[in-house]
Amino acid sequence: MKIGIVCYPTFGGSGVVATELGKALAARNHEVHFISYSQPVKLDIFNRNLHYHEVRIQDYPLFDYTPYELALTSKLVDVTKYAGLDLLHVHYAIPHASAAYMAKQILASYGIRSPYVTTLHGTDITLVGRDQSYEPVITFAINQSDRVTAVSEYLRKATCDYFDINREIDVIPNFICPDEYAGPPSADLRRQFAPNGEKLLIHTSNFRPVKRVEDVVEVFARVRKVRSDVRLLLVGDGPNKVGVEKLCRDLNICEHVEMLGKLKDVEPLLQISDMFLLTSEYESFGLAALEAMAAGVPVVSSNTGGIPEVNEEGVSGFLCNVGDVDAMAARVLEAFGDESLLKKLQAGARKRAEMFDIRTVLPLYENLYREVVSAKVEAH
Ligand code: GMT
Repeated sequence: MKIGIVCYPTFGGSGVVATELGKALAARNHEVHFISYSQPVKLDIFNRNLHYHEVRIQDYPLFDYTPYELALTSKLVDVTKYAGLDLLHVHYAIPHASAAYMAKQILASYGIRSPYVTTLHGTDITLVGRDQSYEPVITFAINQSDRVTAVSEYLRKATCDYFDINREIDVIPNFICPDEYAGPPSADLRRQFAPNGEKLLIHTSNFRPVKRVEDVVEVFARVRKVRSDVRLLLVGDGPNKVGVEKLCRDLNICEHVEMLGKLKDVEPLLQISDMFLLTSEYESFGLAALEAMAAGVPVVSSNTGGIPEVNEEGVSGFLCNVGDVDAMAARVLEAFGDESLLKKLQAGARKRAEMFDIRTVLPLYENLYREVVSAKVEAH
């Protein structure tokens, strides 16, 4: 099939999922065309089935706000027409679903049918999309999609609760490629961050308020009060980074915390870590936790949104109430204080992550695409 994938190119989860999906589809001989405003960060391989089309926005002094959605729509029309796409798969509803809808109408005027699949990822529904400034458009574009998927059961339900949805939503979970996390941990890297054999805690995110990264620091500070042989790796950047840095200074723990900034590949760091912290207010899924689990790193997380569909209490880690940093620290100390428990959780994390193997999830998308494309054939 010829598939157009529309996504954000950034480090955020939806962009990574879309890119990994496209790469896996290309490896299975589908022709994949990425359409975005910049090259997706994970689109780092050469394959004759992979194409990238950049959305260029023409600026003009009149525009206080450049009309990205129009430029994207024009690009979708152009690529669908000239590459002969069978369908578009848009990741993150805003503004991708409404742009795909508009492109579909324009293409219909040329006699070209252009179905689109919308995958809902999280804040497009739970935070941004619900805002009155977007809600009517998002509701319409979701309802008009040829198929809609959500990355968790929680998100499917939230979409139906928050929007006036008159159609089915399929749940297709996020996925990982286990081989990418399987390699042995680098002893050299481990020595760099844990020179005295310390236990390593790690957190990766975009440091947005919803991630509550300050809670990560609070948990770490509590763990350190009990045992001094721990260090914290913080990966990523975003609006709350400055506040997090200040908190580390106030708590006098800077020398035990490594601020590593944005990194394209986190696998080597996950492989050398002992515990992952995910303290979010909510997550529709929690891809970062799944990536950690795939590397055999147990997760102490909040028990909110779709996270319990990923992290299983007592199996791959522990779940605590949002903001309960005392309970989270207690769970970390419990695991670090009992090597056999830690080993059990490591094995449990890896095993649970296998349930989200791309080899299981990819056929779900392929089947859905086939249904959409064959509906096209029937319609003609
Ligand atoms: O909101 C973000 O943090 C980024 C966002 C994205 O779309 O890039 O992440 C959402 O999608 C991820 C991939 O499906 C999920 O793993 C995250 O849980 C979800 N974030 C939230 O729901 C806060």
